[in-house]
Amino acid sequence: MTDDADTPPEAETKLTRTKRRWAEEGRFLTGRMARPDTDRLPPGQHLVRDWPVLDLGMQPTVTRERWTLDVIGKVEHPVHWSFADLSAQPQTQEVCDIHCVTTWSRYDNLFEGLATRDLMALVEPRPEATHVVLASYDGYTTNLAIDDFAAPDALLAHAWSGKPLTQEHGGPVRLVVPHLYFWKSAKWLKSIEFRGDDRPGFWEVRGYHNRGDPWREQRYSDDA
Ligand SMILES: Nc1nc2c(c(=O)[nH]1)N[C@H]1C(S)=C(S)[C@@H](COP(=O)(O)O)O[C@H]1N2
Ligand SMILES: [Mo]
Repeated sequence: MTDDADTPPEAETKLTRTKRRWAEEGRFLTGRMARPDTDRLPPGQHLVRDWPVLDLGMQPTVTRERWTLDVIGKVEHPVHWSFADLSAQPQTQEVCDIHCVTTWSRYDNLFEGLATRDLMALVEPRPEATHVVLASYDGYTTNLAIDDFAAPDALLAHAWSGKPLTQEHGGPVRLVVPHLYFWKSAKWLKSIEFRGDDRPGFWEVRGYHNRGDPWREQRYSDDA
């Protein structure tokens, strides 16, 4: 860090005022905020054009006919939905960038599904709910603060580029939380539990960051 006392006052004002404003804005960045295209790739990431597949070595087969979703825990109205039930909810389309902690990013992914905000309006989390834990059909879990889960561009997605989400990418239904590293976006979604405490998930107990903000490079658990 430079010593501000050594900087001429005029220069200090011009430089630091702007940089301080950037930092302040940065505190509240979500993936939704418009960015200049040159500043679109988070630090340490590289762009890919294909869509890599990452999983724990197995891709559970859950047809749309057999898929169910439980939304449970600290909510006023728990739900147990079939795929038809989910499809009957308001549908949202979202174009977003994907950032995986293994350093690939992929731009302009069109997802369609139920916005987490619309889900929350329906189930009504209780005031004491602070976190969610997502559980998947392959045994995977991941945790999110309720505000991250409720981001305006977060979706329970069942379609990508206008087609049903493929099994390898988490079909029938996966979460998509664009403003965090993609390990938070649980594939083959089975349940969403609203909790009054935090409970680190599969990667979070294996050295990965509890929040995972790609713009702050929150990759590993000892990162700030
Ligand atoms: N159920 C489940 N969800 C998961 C995973 C997983 O192994 N199981 N891997 C996570 C990781 S590390 C990443 S990067 C993305 C990969 O999604 P993709 O295969 O569609 O690119 O899914 C996330 N969601
Ligand atoms: Mo990942």
